[in-house]
This record gives sequence, structure tokens and C-alpha cells, in this order.
Amino acid sequence: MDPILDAAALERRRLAGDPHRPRYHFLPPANWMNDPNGMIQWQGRYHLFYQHNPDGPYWGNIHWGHAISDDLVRWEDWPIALAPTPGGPDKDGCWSGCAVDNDGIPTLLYTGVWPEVVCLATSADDLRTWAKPAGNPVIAGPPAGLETTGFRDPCVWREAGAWYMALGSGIKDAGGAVLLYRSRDLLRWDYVHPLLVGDGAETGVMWECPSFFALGDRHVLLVSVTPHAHTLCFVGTYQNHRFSPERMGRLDLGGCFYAPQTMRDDLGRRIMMGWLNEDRSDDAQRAAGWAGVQSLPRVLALQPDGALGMEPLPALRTLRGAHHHLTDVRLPPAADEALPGIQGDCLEIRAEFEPGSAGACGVALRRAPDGAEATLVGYDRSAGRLFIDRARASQREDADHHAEGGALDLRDSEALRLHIFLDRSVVEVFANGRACLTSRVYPTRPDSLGVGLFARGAGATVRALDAWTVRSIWPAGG
Ligand code: DQQ
Repeated sequence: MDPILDAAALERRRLAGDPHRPRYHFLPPANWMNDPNGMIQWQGRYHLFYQHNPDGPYWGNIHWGHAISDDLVRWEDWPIALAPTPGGPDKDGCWSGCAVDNDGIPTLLYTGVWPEVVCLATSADDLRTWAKPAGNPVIAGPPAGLETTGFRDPCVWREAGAWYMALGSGIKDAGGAVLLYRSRDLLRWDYVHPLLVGDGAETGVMWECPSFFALGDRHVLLVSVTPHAHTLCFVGTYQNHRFSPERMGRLDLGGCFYAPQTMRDDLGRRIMMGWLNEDRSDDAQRAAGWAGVQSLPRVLALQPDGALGMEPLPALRTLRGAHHHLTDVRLPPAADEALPGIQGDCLEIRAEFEPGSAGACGVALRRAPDGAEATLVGYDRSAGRLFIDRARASQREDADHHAEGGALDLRDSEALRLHIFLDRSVVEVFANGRACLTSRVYPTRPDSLGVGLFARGAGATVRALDAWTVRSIWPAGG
């Protein structure tokens, strides 16, 4: 066995007992991870690269980590794919980028720093090792005459016999922007024009990690907004290399989902993963020895009204263990009820509520028997808002207790359909196929494992609830 990969397995085993470490969301064997990079399916297998600091659980010295999978659920660690080259254009870090199939040659386009440039690497051994050509960088800086606030994170696709690149940027005194480039050979690039420019006051001064792709009869542009630090989704039309957004919204209503990437797989599915950052102190992250998780793979589709729909990857069902099923549970006003028999810190829960006239209703997770710790995921009917209430999520003083959430409009007779994935410190919620809310919680009590139901104001009815324990994706249970 490869000694590097042996060491990775040992690291996983060493950290497996950490009560906050997710067991079925992908994360590296140890140390720091941020953005997903270079998602691609190659000869049937899925490859995920990621921003990684192999030196410790903090951002810096950025490499590209690498993992592969047959199903996007269970992963195998591969050796680090890209490392900074001393004296090269990526000497200070190999930042985010993408992977493409250049007529059989696997090719990465990524950001070298400093200054920010676009670099390329190719593989001659099916993505295992990567070579950087002497011609790097392939784009040495922003277009002449354009004052930019950033220049990074290429997203490349093939269109009508040419290659196109969307690059994250911002235009000084205007706002976040995505710049469009064109090339015949991935080596020489011409600037075309901005694909989209935002209004700095409304949508931030710099847009990172663009992802641009066709979906149904529309195009979608995802950008991660700095300094506000959330991801925006634009849906619109793309014609003559101009993108005209028709709608814009937040991609995830929680506070930890950032810098997503998407990929079209052999089944024609558009699949997205995003970085879930930690929500606890740097000291706590250093003590843990790891930081950063990837979201579950989400399958994207356009809804009949043109909004973006998101559903968890169906293959996640293969991780399901023990099952509980309940029907027609009537929640009285101000209900706060434990569900006997349903317990765990790695769970999948599907619940359908008739909110009735309740002010709010939903599911309590990581609930201590006396209720002293509990995280509430629910829907506030009067405000039309999906939320996570973390006021009692953890008794640690340095934990973030802020509530998170955002708009979810339920039509008059529409039930609330919550699909919740709890993975120790990760709470990832899909609501009615069209809203996601991802957050982090770090309960302190070993008995904060209960599940409950709550209602505020008037009562509500749970038409059906299914809960499953979820198995680890790592063979050694790590
Ligand atoms: N992370 C990378 C950048 C990107 C940022 C650096 C977004 O390429 O803009 O680690 O999280």
C-alpha cells in the first residue's frame, strides 16, 4: 500500500472519535480544507479536489488535495495533486480552479498567487500526478485598463468549438464581476467582456469562485460574495456571450456554505458541492486538528417557475441504517416534545408538517434530555422564513448562538417538507426542494442526542416523519 495513503487512513482513525467531526460529509484526513475544486467525472469515477493546507488546521500554504469516488458518497484519499512551485507563478499558493477534459488530456486551470494569475496543469496518468507547463501563467493579470478588486478562480467550459472561462473579479467603483475569456487551446486567452457586473453596495465589491452552466432552458451563475461571505445564484438567459439574469437569490440560507462548484456527470445531472466552514474559534479548530467540511452533493434542477431546485444526491440513501416512522402527530400550542427512540448525532430526517396557524414549527436536534441543549430547525409561518435557532445549541460560551435563515414562501395549502441531514456538527437542511440552510453546531453534552418536535404559537400537525441513522462513509469508521 502507498505509505502516504496509509498515513491518511491512520489520521482518519486518530480523529474519528472527535464528537464534532462529521462522518458522512467529505473532509480530508486531517488539517485545513476550504473550497471544492476541479470536480470532474473521469472514466466513470468522480474526482474531487479541494483547497488544503497540509501543515495544519488553518488557512495558508494552499495545495490541492484530492479524493475519488464511484458514487459521490464514499471517498478514497489520493495524494495531493498540486503544490506551490518555489519561484513559480503559484509560489504563494495554488488557489481555486476547475478541471476539464481537453480531448483526452485531463487539465486543471487554477489560480496562482501572488499576484493572482491563471495557471494550468495536465496529467498523463489518469489524474494521479500533474505537470505544470513552462508557459505558466496562461493569463498573467487583469485586462489592460480594467481596475479590478480581484482576479481568480477560473470556471472553464467548451462552447461552439472554443473554450470559455468565467473568472471571479470585481471592478473598482462598480462591484463584483465575472470576466469572460475565450481560447482555442487553453493556453492563449483573449478577454471578451464582463459576463456580469454587480452593484457593489448591494452585492459586494468582489465575486469569487464563479460557476456558470446551462440548466433546463436557462443559464445559472453562482458567485461567492466577499466581503459579505455568502453565495448568490443568478438564473437567466445567455445569448451572444451575454448573460441576462432574470432572478437572483441566496443559494443557502445558513452562514457556513461558500465557494460551491458544480459538475455535469455522465447521467446528465448537475451536481454541486460547497465548502462548509467552521463556526468556532481558531483555537478550537487548532485543538481539533481539522477544519472545514464539504456539503453533501446536491442535484440541481430548475423548478417550473424558473427558481433553482436543490435535492440531496439520491445515492445518500445507501448510508441509511435503523429506521423510525411516525404519522399524524398533533403538536399542541407551545409544544416541545422529545421523540422517544429516535437518537443520534448522525441522522437523516424527513418530516412533513401542516403548519396550520402555528407561529413556527419544526424539528429539534441534538436535544439533551432536559432540553438544556437543543438546536431548532423550523419554519416561521408569519415571517415566511426557514430558520435554525442555535440559542441553546451549545453550552460553550465561544459557540456562535446566532439564528440563521431566510425566506421560504409556502403557497397557501403547501405543506412544509423538511429533509434534514445531521452529521455531528453539521446541520444541512433541504426544504420543499427549493431552499437549503446549512449551519454548524457544537453541543457540549454527550447526551445531546435526542430528536424532538416543537411548535410556537398555535399548534401544528406532522403528517409523517421518517428518521434513519446514517452510517460513516469511511471503512474504518473515521
Ligand atoms: N478561496 C481560495 C480562492 C477563493 C477563495 C483561496 C474562496 O481562490 O477566491 O483558498 O474561499
